[in-house]
Amino acid sequence: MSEQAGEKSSWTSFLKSLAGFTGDLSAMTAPPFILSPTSLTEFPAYWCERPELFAAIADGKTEQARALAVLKWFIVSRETSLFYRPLYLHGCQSTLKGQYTSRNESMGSEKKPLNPVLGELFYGYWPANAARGGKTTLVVEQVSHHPPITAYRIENLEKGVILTGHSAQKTSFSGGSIIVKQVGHAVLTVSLPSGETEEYLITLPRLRIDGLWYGSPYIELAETNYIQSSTGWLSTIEYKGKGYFSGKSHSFKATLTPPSHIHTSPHVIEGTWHTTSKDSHSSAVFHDVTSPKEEITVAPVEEQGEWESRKLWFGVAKGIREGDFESAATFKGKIENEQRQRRRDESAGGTTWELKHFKHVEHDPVYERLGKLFKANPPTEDGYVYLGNDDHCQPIEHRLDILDWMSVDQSTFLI
Ligand code: CLR
Repeated sequence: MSEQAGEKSSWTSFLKSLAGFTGDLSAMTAPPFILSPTSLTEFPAYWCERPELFAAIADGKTEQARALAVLKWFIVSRETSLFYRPLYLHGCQSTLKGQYTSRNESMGSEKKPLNPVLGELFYGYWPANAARGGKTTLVVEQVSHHPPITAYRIENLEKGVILTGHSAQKTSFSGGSIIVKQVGHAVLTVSLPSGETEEYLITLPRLRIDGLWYGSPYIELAETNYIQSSTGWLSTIEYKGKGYFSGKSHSFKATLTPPSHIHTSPHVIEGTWHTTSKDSHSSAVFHDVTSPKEEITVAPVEEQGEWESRKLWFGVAKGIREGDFESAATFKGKIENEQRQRRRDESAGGTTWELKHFKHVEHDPVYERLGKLFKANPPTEDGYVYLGNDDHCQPIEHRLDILDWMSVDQSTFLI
């Protein structure tokens, strides 16, 4: 059988297996050519590949201006996260680019990321410069394996802009598409010159993976998500794919409504999230993603610790990149066995895995407080509080204020 015919038949059996699949897509065995060498712990970096927009939130002079700046940054980060491209090729692998792009062309651009192990870490930063102020740092930890949950923290401390969130996915198969319900939320905080802190609760949209029958899976966003500010401003973002709204793929309509005591008409922003959009107030361009993005800077693999994503998956990723799937499978098997052994040892010893940078809380107070304002469903969600114990960031004494607004007992973190 030729390579292409082989791919075609394994794709067909993959699709057949999807049709009867329930549960967690991370557990599903996909054909090798659809595997990405990048772990899901790297994905939170997409929130910030235009660090200027993240920093610019702090520069908004009014509550309205800041709410618009948050919306703009959010829309742009959709584009980055959903059109993920050369992340598979990070760094020095550019000689292999041909191999990947040719596969991408025949099989479509969407790939199945590596399913992180419990305790996996990913660190990186975007360096400081005049346009974006301070260094922007990222800390990611895989905080659960069954189900997979990833917690993350992005900070530009000089600007006082911080994002904390966690992300999980529930997947199902319906009408020929994979439906991905995102579970989790993010909280963005901005420290104002007045000393006050403004908060934004960000819920996440649904995703659909279309194009499966054609062998070229791609992502479409669906339904609605919200960004609720503690100042009362609320963004409602609706997504439509091909054949609805404007007939274009990747369309969205965002409505920014003022709090009840302010009487101005809402901003309506319409466009496609992978290109540009316009604001009804000014009919000026609202967002534009044609400017270059900046990939996160990550320490070279040789300098990384055992739990850091690119070090941990190095053998598997190399196998996938080079098309040596047997060696990828061997390395993957090793990692999985080691994980199973760890879990067995823990249950035998009556211990549990301890998280490194986050603490799980059953109820996120910010979600509950701000979620009420737009009747969030569900009314409460759990959360992960950042412990502030990473070298890339500030020592813990500087961070008690942050723990304070999360209204979490600080003594928990001072052991
Ligand atoms: C993870 C959280 C990010 C946004 C994001 C983008 C792409 C999503 C990913 C999330 C979760 C995993 C995902 C991926 C696209 C494809 C992949 C849904 C939500 C699935 C598991 C792979 C399916 C395999 C097909 C390509 C056949 O902020």
